[in-house]
Amino acid sequence: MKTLAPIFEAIERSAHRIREAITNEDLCYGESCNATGDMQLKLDIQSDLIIAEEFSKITAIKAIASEEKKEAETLHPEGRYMIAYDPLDGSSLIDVDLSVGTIYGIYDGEFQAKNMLAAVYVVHGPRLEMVTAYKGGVRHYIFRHGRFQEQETLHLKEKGKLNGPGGTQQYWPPHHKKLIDGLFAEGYRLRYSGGMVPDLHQILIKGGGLFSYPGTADKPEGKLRKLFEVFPFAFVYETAGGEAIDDKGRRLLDLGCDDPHETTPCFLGSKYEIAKVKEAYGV
Ligand code: AHM
Ligand code: MG
Repeated sequence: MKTLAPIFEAIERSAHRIREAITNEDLCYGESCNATGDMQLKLDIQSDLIIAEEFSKITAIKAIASEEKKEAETLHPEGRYMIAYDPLDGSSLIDVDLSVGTIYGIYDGEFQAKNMLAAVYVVHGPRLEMVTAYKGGVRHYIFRHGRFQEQETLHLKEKGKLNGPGGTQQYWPPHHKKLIDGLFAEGYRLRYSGGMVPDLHQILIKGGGLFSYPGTADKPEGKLRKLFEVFPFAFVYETAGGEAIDDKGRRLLDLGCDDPHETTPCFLGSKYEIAKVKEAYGV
């Protein structure tokens, strides 16, 4: 495979099938059966199966790892690319009809951040949108009149206006609270839905700000998973001219990953806000 085009096409097909599932399927969180007696699957599991099926048709894909699978799965041993994905991030927001999304990290070889070739996310909101970070550019597509239409390339400004602070405030360390309060005192506006895809998409589209999910007393290593959530968005934000670090000031994309479900505290934003994070954390 000379380009990633067939992979992007499989992602587009999956986006349509997942959107159809979101729109038409009964929300079911249990073992219940539908009228025909078929087992109804949770939407996130259904989304996972859709993506796995689409990727299994592409021989260049060696293996996949998904938030819904305990271990990575080999598809084509002779393949070159490995793809990690979160099939339906924020699925708990579906019952309140907020935006959700799918996140993909595409690796040339093993699942290590240094091997990431491209990152893609799909937003299932009022519109169907897709953002790809590949070959140094962040491209934004909106699905209109039957196809994904390319918009202007996305860039983060030096400094933004939005603040998306994740995690339970009760368990934030004091220096983190100081950081978040400090940004609000500077005039930043709160933008946090609890869906990583729409929250980071909003900051990116509006030109900048900070999304944070710190290590907390109840979750010292944060909540968000390196492979399915953090690395792909770190790749998108860096490609757009922003920065993405952990609570020790290390580039997220320099971190190792020993287990597909490993998590890390994470801070993604424009340069000004990341400098504020470093100051607050003393790193
Ligand atoms: P999920 O994979 O179970 O949907 O959880 C991931 C989501 C992210 O989309 C979001 O950023 C985060 O969890 C919100 O967590 P919190 O409610 O603790 O801030
Ligand atoms: Mg998720």
